[in-house]
Amino acid sequence: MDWMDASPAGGFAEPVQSSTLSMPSIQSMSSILSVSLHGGVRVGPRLPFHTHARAAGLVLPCLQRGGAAAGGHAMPRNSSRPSMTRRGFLAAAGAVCAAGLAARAADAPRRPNVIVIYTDDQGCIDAGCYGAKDLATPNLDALAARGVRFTQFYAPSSVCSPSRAGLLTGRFPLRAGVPGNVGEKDGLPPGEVTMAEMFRAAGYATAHVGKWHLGHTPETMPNGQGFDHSFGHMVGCIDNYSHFFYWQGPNRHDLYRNGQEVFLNGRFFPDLMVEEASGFLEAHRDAPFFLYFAMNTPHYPYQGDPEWLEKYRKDGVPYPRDLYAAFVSTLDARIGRLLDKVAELGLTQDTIVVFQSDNGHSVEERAHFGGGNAGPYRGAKFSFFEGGIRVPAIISWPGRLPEGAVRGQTGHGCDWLPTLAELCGVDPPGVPLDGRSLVPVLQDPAAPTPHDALHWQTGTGAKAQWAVRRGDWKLIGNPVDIVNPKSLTKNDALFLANLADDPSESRNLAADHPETVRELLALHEAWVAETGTRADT
Ligand SMILES: [Ca+2]
Repeated sequence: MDWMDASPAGGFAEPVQSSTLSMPSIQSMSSILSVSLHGGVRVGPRLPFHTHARAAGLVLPCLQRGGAAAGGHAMPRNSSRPSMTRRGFLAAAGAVCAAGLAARAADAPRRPNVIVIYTDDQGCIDAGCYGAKDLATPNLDALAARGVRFTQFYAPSSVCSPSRAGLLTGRFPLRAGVPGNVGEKDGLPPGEVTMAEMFRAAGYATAHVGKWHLGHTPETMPNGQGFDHSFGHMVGCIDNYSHFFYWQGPNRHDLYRNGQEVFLNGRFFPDLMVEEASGFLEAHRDAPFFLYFAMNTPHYPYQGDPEWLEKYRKDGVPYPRDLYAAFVSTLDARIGRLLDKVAELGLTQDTIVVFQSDNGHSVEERAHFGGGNAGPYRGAKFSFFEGGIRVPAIISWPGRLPEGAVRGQTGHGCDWLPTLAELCGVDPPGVPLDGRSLVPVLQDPAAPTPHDALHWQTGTGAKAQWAVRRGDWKLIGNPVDIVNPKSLTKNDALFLANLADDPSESRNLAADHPETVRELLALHEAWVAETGTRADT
């Protein structure tokens, strides 16, 4: 079983040759597209040929979606931009299409920018807007006030890697080939199509900043998965000042920019993230960008700003909640700085911001056995009780989506990909998705959830923990309650709860509702069989 949030085998990336991971030069981009267009060979971003061609603006209709040319804006908004970027190349390649339609393109609405903020091990109610009274998150609260906040939103998994795989592919982690936390030699399969590849094919500049934890090889690291730019760590957790792996020895430095190791010893990693992201935003202020801002906080080690820690200790917040709360407020402040940068660039109205935690709070030893708060929900990280998977989630697009709104429909981390595709007018990947667009729910508080059933599983085999939710009924197989392990007996191997009546999942109703158990078990088994085939890969 994959319990660790770090790589069980040490999680060390092999030394990476920068030449294999650096952003392609203009010449190499040119050859990539040239080969694609003339030879029909699938190279570069792992997308079908027609998608490359559409991204390059070489296939009509190039104004098929909302009037905006795929491949971006033929007329650069800022003529002083430095020499040709990847997107610049794509725009130039699309000139043959755009030239004849320049007048329309000039009037076309700009595609929105997208920032996905993914926090790490932030508990179910650990934000002011989710009910926390003993920690301050003014920036998250402000984001919720200008967006839509979900109250029944689920992470794709109760641990890091599969949660991120679900987010980035729009597919349940089991289908995406990431059943558990990745180690040294595995990762998100390169054949999967990521959100970054989706946006890049539509002409977006793409960047990963922060934690990755989806692979250590060139083809599974961010530059191999659709990100033009990448800065951060590849393992599950680091010390935020030395940037060394914070799990087990021998300690290893883990900070990379575009596959090349960089040394910034002594600099606080959340600050480095804001700096790096700000530079990316400035460089791409004139055309659409996708930023995956994968915060490694409040995942241990708890290293919040001293000012916050002093405040919470003065407030009488007990240990270890004081450490955790300080770290949450610290991350909230960095989110504030990032969004201030968006505002400073005049992009607030043009930028969709998604926020979500990757799983519930941790009670591991390195997390001082707790600090986070699942509120009324049972369990924590690693568990498929609500405390492990029910997470804060917000989407904001000022002027275009409801503001200060709350939605109680079930949503899921896999939903962001199709939701963002619809909002941005870009084509989703041409593979089966498990996520569903939440746009109808965002637009109409009475719209039903797009999900008939939701599924989870960590690992494979007969002892794997799994869960299925349909309506208010939820069945967990091989449940884990890491907060209170002795609360479960061998009679709880199948644990049934009705979340409307018992959101705390305090009582196992399996013996009382055998027919419901049979139905949900059959649903789960059919799902495992279906995802196991992976017919599309
Ligand atoms: Ca996590």
